[in-house]
Amino acid sequence: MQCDLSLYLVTDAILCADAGLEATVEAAVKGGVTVVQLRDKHASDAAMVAQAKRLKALLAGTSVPLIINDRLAVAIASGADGLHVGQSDTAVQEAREVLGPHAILGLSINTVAQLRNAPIALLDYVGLGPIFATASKQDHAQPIGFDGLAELVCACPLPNVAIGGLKAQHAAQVRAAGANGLAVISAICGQPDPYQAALAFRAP
Ligand code: TZP
Ligand code: MG
Repeated sequence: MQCDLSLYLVTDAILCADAGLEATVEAAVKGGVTVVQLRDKHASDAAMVAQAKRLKALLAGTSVPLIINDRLAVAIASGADGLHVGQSDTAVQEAREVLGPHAILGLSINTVAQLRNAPIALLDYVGLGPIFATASKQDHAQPIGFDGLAELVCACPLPNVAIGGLKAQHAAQVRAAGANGLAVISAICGQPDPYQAALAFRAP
């Protein structure tokens, strides 16, 4: 399935706790977010399914898909539009088999070797990064910078989105490296005004 990866919001339950996850997502989508990924390393599957269903209802009537981080069972049970897996999560082959051909399926990529080993035909997009070190993901891989991003984009046959420490002021450099979009957590989640925070990525 094709989707607009230009501004990809990954949620964080702790950063969104004060404003509320749904209020944050609603404001961010109004501000121009084109994809929402529900990511929660601590919630139970049941709690995540309930959260995903609330987000799905909120996104109904928009063209913004809901993607679930890591948890295949949650993606299936919630009726989400897709799943994003990391290198050590559920295998892409298994995820595609269970999700079927129409779900959106993404994979995190940090190196050209990972890209070469990825089952490209089964994927809809890849996340490239981290660009910078970030406090938003524990044990993240080695940051690749914009040069590393450009190298991965050159080797990448799939739509792709850069991630890791990105702020609105990096949008031009990400585009210059050739990536299709930016994925962010802390540049939107936990910001005083998530609508304005998302809008800032749209500025020329
Ligand atoms: N994967 C690679 S870096 C990262 C994830 C989920 C965290 C990105 O968060 P932030 O706050 O935009 O740096
Ligand atoms: Mg993961």
